Amino acid sequence: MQPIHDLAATLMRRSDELAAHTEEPGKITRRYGTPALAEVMGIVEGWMRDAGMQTRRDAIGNLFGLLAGPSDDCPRLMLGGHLDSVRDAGRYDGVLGVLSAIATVEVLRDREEPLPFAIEVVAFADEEGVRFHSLYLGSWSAIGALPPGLLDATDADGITVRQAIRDWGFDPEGALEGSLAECEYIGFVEAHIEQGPRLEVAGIPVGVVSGIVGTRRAHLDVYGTAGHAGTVPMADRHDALVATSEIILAIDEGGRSHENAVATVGEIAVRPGASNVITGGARISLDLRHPDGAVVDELYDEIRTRSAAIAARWKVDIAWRTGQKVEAMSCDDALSGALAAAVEAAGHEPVRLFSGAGHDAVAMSRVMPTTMLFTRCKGGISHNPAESIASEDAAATIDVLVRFVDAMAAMHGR
Ligand code: HGY
Ligand code: MN
Ligand code: MN
Repeated sequence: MQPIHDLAATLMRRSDELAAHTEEPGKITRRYGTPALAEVMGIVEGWMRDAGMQTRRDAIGNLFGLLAGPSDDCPRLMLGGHLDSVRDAGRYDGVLGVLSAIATVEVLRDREEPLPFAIEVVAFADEEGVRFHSLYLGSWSAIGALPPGLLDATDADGITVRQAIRDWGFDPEGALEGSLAECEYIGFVEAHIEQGPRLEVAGIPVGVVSGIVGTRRAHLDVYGTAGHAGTVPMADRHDALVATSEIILAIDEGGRSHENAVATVGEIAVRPGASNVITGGARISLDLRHPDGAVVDELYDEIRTRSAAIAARWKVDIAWRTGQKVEAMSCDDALSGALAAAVEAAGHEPVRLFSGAGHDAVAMSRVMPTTMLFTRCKGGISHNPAESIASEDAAATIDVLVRFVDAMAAMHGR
């Protein structure tokens, strides 16, 4: 068996290798259905096979590797993460979950004593939702909960999810049916960088996740009147960008007015987008989050009320395009307890922390006991190319996952 530190060094090297596969040279960008994502899926599938796993792809393009258990219909323990990314991303978001799961299998595969269950490693094909503005396409599809209407959502080029699945060589109708095996799943555990500073501040390499915030996404279209920047008097303007700017500030204020809430405008597009033309139209994205879904709804209503008043004042029209709403989730107590015991057995203080970031664990928690292991990341930086982890923290992650699997084996009749 390879020492854990060697496996961690391999994980770091593999993360660097995957980082080179991108839509945007010099950055890391891998959206659903792109050649860059297809490339890394192929590479990771090879690593899964090298680790002794049988592999398969499902109808939306998720990748699964199976380390067989005592029988074909035996229970499965699922580990994994996602291989898509945001734009100009870091190299560990999602990838750490997939690669640490493969490393864990490489430890387990060499064991004399078989496990009483199979290990299934998943690499989801779209967690970030960058292309279609919808989180968790891969994991919703895997659990058979992809909303049928989502197949008609379009990307910036007007391509539907349905077409993108087909273009990638997969099956859009099949993507509605779910792709988990017909067996008992004893749980899903996702290792993921914390994407926040708490573990680093506490001086602890790993932490157990207690729950994940609820999220709500939308787009706002602002309709003004394009005009000549030199000839339209200020008092006669219907400037969509000025109105949008004030609405963005109102959104930010809304996020600050509710403790533990966050409100973000990450996308903006203006029409026609010329320096000597008064902006005729604008579109912005909205991302709201809070541990309590009712607060997310309250905040959304407040923002819509304020944006209507701002639009009236600037003599523009607005239209909200309500998007995805995902309820908050609490991690499974028993699974989290076993994970915390594994953290402690590995020699670390078993802290629990709440996730402000969304994860596929939200979807998986709808169908099986689910928890997450956070790994310390430098400065808490993520969704940023400066995202980084230490190899010894990758080693701590693998060590805890192996101990966790052993604990689950003891609980399930090894
Ligand atoms: O948006 C999120 O929280 C996650 O990174 N998809
Ligand atoms: Mn992310
Ligand atoms: Mn992620």
